[in-house]
Amino acid sequence: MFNFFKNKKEENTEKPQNIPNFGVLKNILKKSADSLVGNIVNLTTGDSLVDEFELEDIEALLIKADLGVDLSVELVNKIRNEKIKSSQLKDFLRAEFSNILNVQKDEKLKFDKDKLNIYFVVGVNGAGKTTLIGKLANKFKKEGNRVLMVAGDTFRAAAEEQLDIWAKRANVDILREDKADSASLAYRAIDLARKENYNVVIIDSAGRLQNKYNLVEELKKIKNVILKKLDDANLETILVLDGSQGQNGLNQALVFNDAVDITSIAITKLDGSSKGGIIFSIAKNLKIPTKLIGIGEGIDDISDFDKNNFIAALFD
Ligand SMILES: Nc1nc2c(ncn2[C@@H]2O[C@H](COP(=O)(O)OP(=O)(O)O)[C@@H](O)[C@H]2O)c(=O)[nH]1
Ligand SMILES: [Mg+2]
Repeated sequence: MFNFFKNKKEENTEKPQNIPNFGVLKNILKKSADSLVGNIVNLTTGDSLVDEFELEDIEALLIKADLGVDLSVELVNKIRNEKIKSSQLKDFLRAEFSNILNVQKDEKLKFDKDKLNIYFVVGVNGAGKTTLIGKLANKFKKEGNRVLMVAGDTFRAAAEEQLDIWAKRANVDILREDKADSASLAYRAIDLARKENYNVVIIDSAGRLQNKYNLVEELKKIKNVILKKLDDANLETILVLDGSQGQNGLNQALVFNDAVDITSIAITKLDGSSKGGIIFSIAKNLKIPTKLIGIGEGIDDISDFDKNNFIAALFD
């Protein structure tokens, strides 16, 4: 038997702030701004061409900022070939970084108030899945939706407990079952959502990449169940990546995308030691849009990813 808990606290319909104002975001992204822009631009001044020694240093800094070797080399080659002067470097980088993010068309998470909206959240342990689900649930709830969380990380009892705490914080309902099969839990969750008129279902999942084969098979099974029962519901398969894990994120993205076709990426921990480069590396290499960013451990520390805002916070 599975457990279905309704949280019946008083409604709190205070409107959440989706995108932090520019000053707040700029402060949060300070570390990324230094790694991707400040340190590079400060390397060289004046009206002469960026020289070979400086180019070498720039390449090293870009790689250190988690941009990946290929993209870093490509940018440095461009600076050389296009004969960029030191004084033009910042504008050059701004244009290049903006272009990379321009692969992103639909930035917002798919959502229709009148439909069932299913969010299947995947990623390795520790990436920030459960936290992101708590934040997302809270945001949807405050916007007046009926939200059901699904404790799909059935492998560890502690994972369900943790999601349960977030369900209480966000004042949303949760479907959980110890040692359940996660695919059948997802199946029941979608049935329950239709029966009880939930319009948002957020499914947590396991992330033990040490056992990659089993994990991938389990995630595929869940995804297949969702697809079978999708009907006219919206589905977003969200990959959560720890922004401070650098290029590991790109490798993880490849594995998960292969398994379950990721439709959007959430980058967490951008408030911490993240150097931010992973966002560009993902956009360039995978063409999967980043739609959400996690900027702290609190329930409101989530933001839609707005590329213009992000670029401005890095450069202005
Ligand atoms: N600073 C910071 N910490 C975060 C953020 N998102 C998650 N965390 C922390 O990362 C750790 C792992 O998060 P969790 O949601 O349990 O990851 P999961 O294993 O993928 O479900 C927890 O200590 C979270 O508080 C974020 O945006 N910023
Ligand atoms: Mg978790």
